[in-house]
Amino acid sequence: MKSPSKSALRGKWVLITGASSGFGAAAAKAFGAEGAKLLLGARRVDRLEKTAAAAKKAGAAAVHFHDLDVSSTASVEAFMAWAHPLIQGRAKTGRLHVLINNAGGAHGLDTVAQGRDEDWEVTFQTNVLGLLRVTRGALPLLPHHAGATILNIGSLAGRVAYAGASAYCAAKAGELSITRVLRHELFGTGIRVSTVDPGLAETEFALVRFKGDAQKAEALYAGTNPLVAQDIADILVWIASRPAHVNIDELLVKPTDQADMGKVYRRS
Ligand code: NDP
Ligand code: 8X3
Repeated sequence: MKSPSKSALRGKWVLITGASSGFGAAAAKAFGAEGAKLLLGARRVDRLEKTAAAAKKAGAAAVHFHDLDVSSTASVEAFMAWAHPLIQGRAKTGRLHVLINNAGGAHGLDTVAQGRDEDWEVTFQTNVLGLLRVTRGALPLLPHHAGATILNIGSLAGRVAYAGASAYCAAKAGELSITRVLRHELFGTGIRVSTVDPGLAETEFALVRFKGDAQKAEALYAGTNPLVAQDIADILVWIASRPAHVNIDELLVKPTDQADMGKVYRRS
């Protein structure tokens, strides 16, 4: 692994939403290992505390965490009111280098005919509106012409359709669309915008989708060789470390054993 002293991310501020588990927690550790300064948000603060300790141990220059519910404008505004002075520092010159819009997930696997409003609403609130709210709050802190980066987490589900995922597919297609819109809106600022779109990855994603049913969640991954959170974290660090003139626009990442949505090779 590269020494933090040589990393382009050393001493740079990185804000990660959904840092209490899965990709977000792994990203905190990976950016920490690069010597970055971290701001972490999620609803489960006890889990953020564990992420923060792991990131600090990995080499983070600073780690701060705060309760964040991206589905609430008030919560995002409170989070930003906390984050801004930390980033700006006393001299008010500090800037955010990387924003990782990762918080999200799927809720239920019902068909449209059986679908529930509350599942659809939370899916859009987190994956789409949450991303918009957090980005709006962070944009004033992103410097122009400095290789600053917005990294959005999309999904294979945003590019293909499958039964039972109407709201989730639409939400992640929305995330892809917002990423492309931001490329236009931020044209000429030097701020980079990327989407990383994973396929099957073993995190707490399935547990959330199946509303805590561990058996169903385990069955999804049984016999497969899925992506793990570290795979995505490494990719996020790689993207943010490219030279400032390079924008990795869209990256679709699947396990070798996944040819398509629902086409996953299961080894006995
Ligand atoms: P996890 O369930 O492990 O992590 C989800 C994270 O999002 C948690 O930290 C959770 O924190 C946070 N989160 C959820 N809702 C909110 C909210 N309202 N406010 C703030 N934070 C929230 O799953 P993953 O790591 O897999 O998921 C991360 C992202 O990756 C999601 O956007 C997901 O859609 C996407 N993705 C996942 C794939 C997979 O197969 N695992 C594949 C493709 C994309 P807390 O509950 O503490 O608030
Ligand atoms: C998560 C991937 O295949 O469960 O975004 O929709 S999938």
